[in-house]
Amino acid sequence: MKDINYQKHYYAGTRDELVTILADTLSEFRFQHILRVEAKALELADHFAITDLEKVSVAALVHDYAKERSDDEFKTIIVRKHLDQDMLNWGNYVWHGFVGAEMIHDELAITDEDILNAVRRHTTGAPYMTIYDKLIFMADYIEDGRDFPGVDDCRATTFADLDAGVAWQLKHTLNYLLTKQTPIHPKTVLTYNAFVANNK
Ligand code: DGI
Ligand code: FE
Ligand code: FE
Repeated sequence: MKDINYQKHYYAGTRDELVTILADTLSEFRFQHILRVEAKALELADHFAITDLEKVSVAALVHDYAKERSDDEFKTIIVRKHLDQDMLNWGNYVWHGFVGAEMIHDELAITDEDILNAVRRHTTGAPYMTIYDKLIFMADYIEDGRDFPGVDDCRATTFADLDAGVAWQLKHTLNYLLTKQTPIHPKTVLTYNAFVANNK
């Protein structure tokens, strides 16, 4: 993949500078994941003729920026910034998107709402998703390092029909969560209803 030459619309530095910050902030494992998510998101953007590749690149690179922060750090921000206090009842998987967007805004000075929303929505999805939300949601799930039963079917489905890919992921994630008897966030259910149960 040819690296995107940032025009600095969304991040004040170059792509290399952003990548360096991420390499220094995240574990090697997660750093490699975000690079693969960026590559897949750009591949999807090209396939679906999305032109703002700089936006796609920044959103993909930062989507898991906050994933390795401590629970206490998330809780402090939820309280201090008066975010939805119900958020305190959930865990890292919800926080690293919804609260992570605040950290990306405050620490990386990224203010574009398309990018911040794509981060907020990348784990649970949302009943209404922009094209950027969908690209990041799917690229995160089908990046080349992912290896779960059916991943190639999901890749093919996604490139054929992006909304069908979103539905595929939701169906499988919800099934998986049910087998684990783990709490399911209402947003995940709302997204499932919108995309799988045709409750739009
Ligand atoms: O951060 P990543 O691991 O790259 O990916 P992600 O942010 O999409 O997180 C995926 C995990 O989050 C996956 O194991 C499914 C889980 N997840 C999604 N919605 C819910 C959820 N887990 C619980 N407990 N409840 C949910 O509603
Ligand atoms: Fe994530
Ligand atoms: Fe991810």
